[in-house]
Amino acid sequence: MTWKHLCCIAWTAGALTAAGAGDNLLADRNGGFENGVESWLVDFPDHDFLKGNRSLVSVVPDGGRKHVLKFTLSQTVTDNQGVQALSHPIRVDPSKRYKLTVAARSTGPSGRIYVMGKRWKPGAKKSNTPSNDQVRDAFKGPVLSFAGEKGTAQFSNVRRSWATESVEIPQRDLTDLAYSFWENCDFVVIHLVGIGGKAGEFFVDDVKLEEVGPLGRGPIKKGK
Ligand SMILES: [Ca+2]
Repeated sequence: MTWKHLCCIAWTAGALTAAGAGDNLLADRNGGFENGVESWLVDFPDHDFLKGNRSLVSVVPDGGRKHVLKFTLSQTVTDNQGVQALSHPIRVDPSKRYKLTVAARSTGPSGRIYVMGKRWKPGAKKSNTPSNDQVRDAFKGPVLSFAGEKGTAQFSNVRRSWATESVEIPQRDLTDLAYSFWENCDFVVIHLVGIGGKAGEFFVDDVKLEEVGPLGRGPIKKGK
């Protein structure tokens, strides 16, 4: 067996090992927009509301940052559908807890940054790299807040200057039913949405998703 073979085997074994705590699951998914909008879904030609989405999305330098995602929103767009970018589905282990971290700034729109938990659509051909239309919503994650709210925010309240915030997925203190929805998820899709508030420009950079440990259900609220 040659050195080259050994390297190949080692690489394969590494690639097949499940991601561990602390690994950034967006490391190979253009979380910093260095490759433009590669690995992000910004074109929605089949959705009437979102037909113009792509034309409102660009990747630009901003401040000391060389490549950041930029949404440009009129008041009408801010008040209605907003502008969005979705990650492709990212494989997760629902017995684990995750943390979404995002840097952002905004000259007007408040934003809504969160993940949706996903499971396979019936009949979808299973793989580790499904497209967004092969999976369906199973769990709505908490909205990441730049105003200090922990899992209860409606909007992200992105500030005028760059800041970095995180949110845990799933949120703590869920009902048994909500936990069961999370536990049905095979993937998450990150939603970066400029919406709500005032017209303006909405910037996002350095999107990260990390496993932070076992789910550890914690205090459980009984309820429907
Ligand atoms: Ca960047």
